[in-house]
Amino acid sequence: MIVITRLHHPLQSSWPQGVFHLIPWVQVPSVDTDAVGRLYLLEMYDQLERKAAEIRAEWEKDCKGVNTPQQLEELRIRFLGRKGYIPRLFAALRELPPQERAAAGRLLNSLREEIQRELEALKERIAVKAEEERLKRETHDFTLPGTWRGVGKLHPLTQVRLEIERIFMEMGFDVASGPEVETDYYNFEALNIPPDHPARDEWDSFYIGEGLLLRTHTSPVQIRVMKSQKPPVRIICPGRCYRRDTPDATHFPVFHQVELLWVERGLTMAHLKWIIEVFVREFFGPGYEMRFSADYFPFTEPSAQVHIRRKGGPWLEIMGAGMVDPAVFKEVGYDPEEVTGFAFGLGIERMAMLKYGIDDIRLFFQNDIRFLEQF
Ligand code: FA5
Repeated sequence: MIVITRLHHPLQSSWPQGVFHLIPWVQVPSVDTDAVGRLYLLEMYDQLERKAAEIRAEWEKDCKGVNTPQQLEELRIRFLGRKGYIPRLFAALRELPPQERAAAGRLLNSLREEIQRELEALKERIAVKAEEERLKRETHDFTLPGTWRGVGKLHPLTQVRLEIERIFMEMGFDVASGPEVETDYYNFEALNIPPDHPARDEWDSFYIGEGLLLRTHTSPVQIRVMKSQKPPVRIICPGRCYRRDTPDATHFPVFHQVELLWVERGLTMAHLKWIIEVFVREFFGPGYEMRFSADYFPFTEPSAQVHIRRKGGPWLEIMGAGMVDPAVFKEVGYDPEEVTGFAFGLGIERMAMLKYGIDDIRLFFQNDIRFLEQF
């Protein structure tokens, strides 16, 4: 007697009910005959075909309800994932003897390819739908006026400083800088202004400690540069300066200067006048008048004051200038018999006031956007 026992397959428990009552493991007793064996194989092949048809039916039913990429992924995992229906069917192929596997394999391969193709098509359809919905939500009216966003600008004093730097850099000057908190030595003594010199009254200073002050001009940078390099020197030095000046239309306790220093063999006052003239013409354009008058600075000899005005307007002092005093050259270790040089220090605020026709220096520091946005 032949006893056929249906055993429960270990994978069967996790399969959906009604979809796949797995091909059973069949214990064939040792007395099995060929006829029984063929019957058994036929039954297995039939079952495989039935399962393939059931999976196909379930696929067709379920893929209709798929609308999102997540649902699609769940479906893919259920059918094609490592433990999905199709790979499990393939695993069951191992139960068939080699000569029967080819036909069963073809059956499963075509099922798998079909499902894969349909998955791709579904993916494409979902992406197109998502794009259409996104476009539907994005209802822009391009004919509406745009939202205005204010664009920041450089402060007029910065614009003027950059313009001054450009002009002198094009003439071959380097831009140097120095500290705003200076020592008494660099701010005064090295510039030939000893402690009891009356010229110190000109620069009423903010002292912040023993021998330390907020620099009253950019001239200390001359000393720092000359002490650090041999002639020739051709530099400009823009920077902030501080004086205990009472604010009025042309003075402010914080203001900006640009220092220029040129040291070389054979420089004269004529070179100084020439370079200032070229600069003023380049910066202001035509229509400005310039005037030199004698002045006194302990670190230049001779010294001059430069005023300019629009034709017919009031004169405004824009800079102090002069030939570098031999005492300063000695202090920095230059030989005054070998080299000569000149320097000037101009006020950036005054230049801006003249250029833009501003009559009160205090406007630059009030941060009033209505004023600042005009430049
Ligand atoms: C000096 O400061 C010298 N160091 C300039 C100099 C350099 C002379 C090199 C010779 C050689 P004075 O104190 O004149 O100079 O200032 C120069 C310029 O700074 C003035 O012409 C003016 O434009 C500007 N300035 C001075 N004080 C103020 C202030 N309180 N507010 C705004 N601008 C000022």
